[in-house]
Amino acid sequence: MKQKRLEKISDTVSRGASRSSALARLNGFWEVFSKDDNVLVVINADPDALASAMAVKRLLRYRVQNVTIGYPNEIRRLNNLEMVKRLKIPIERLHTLKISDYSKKVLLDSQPPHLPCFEKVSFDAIIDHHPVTVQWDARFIDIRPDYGAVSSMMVEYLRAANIKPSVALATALFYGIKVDTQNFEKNALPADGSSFRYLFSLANLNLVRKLELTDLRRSELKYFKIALNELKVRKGKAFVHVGRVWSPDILVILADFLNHVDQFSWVIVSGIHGERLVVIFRCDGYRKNAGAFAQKTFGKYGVAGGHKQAARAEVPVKNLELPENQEVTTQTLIRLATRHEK
Ligand SMILES: [Mn+2]
Repeated sequence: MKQKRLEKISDTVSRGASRSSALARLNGFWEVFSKDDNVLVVINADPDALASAMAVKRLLRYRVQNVTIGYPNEIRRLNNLEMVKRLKIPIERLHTLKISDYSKKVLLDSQPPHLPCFEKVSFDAIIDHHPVTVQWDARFIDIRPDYGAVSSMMVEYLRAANIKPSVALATALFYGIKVDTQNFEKNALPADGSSFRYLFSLANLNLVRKLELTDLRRSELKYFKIALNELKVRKGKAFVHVGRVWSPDILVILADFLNHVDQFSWVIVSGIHGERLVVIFRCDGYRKNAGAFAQKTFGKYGVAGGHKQAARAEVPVKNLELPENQEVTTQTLIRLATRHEK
């Protein structure tokens, strides 16, 4: 089973990105479905997956009874919530749907072993760009691990089908490619670039900008006040502990904000999320290494690591061995992060 699937995959990979192979893939995909199908598209709802689900819904519009998009994860990222809201993407939580109501199931931007709830479903078609996993099969498989985004692949399907995407669909796909390739700063192919360029004149760039900007809840503005009050600087390192947070994302926003300041060569921001202390590190990543620093300072308490210019640590508060009833403060953060200097 595995061998057959790998052959299918290498077949799709080796066929390259020419128009004829895009058409062959499109027809292969379309062949899975018939007029009376009720289709369930399953995604882990991030921008690339959401955009791809919209594209599949469009590809199947006149070919099946209906297409429902289901997702298991609670969407917490505001950019993603904003995308769903502003582009009016019709999605439903997977646990509220009865899988047996659907005659065909499609998995996008993911593979069954990625989540236990995906593993339980037997999929008819799987389209993804993550590294190939084993122990599953589907009638139609298109996995291209070298692609930066499934959205780029979906553009090829749409173009092969001669479907010009609506502004909403083009905007979603454009944003999906931008997010997954981190604005082409990482793993992308010329094929991603060509899909991106195709979408450029069809997408609404103002809306893309708004989706990118929206990462703050109004209720989280208070953390800026706390951060500015708490800010302590030691030898060019800026330290802030903001206390309990509803989502660690605000810590990333605060760290990135403080990283704008000229005199700080390091920014270290922490907060408590659940039972964990989450620490976000930023530096210039030139002669410094945030990942190594995070590992050195917090590695022994929990998970810590990252890249040269950005890193993160998540450690159970109980592992910090604080004196009884002592809360984590900015002082605690400074002590933990400079302990090795002594
Ligand atoms: Mn993706």
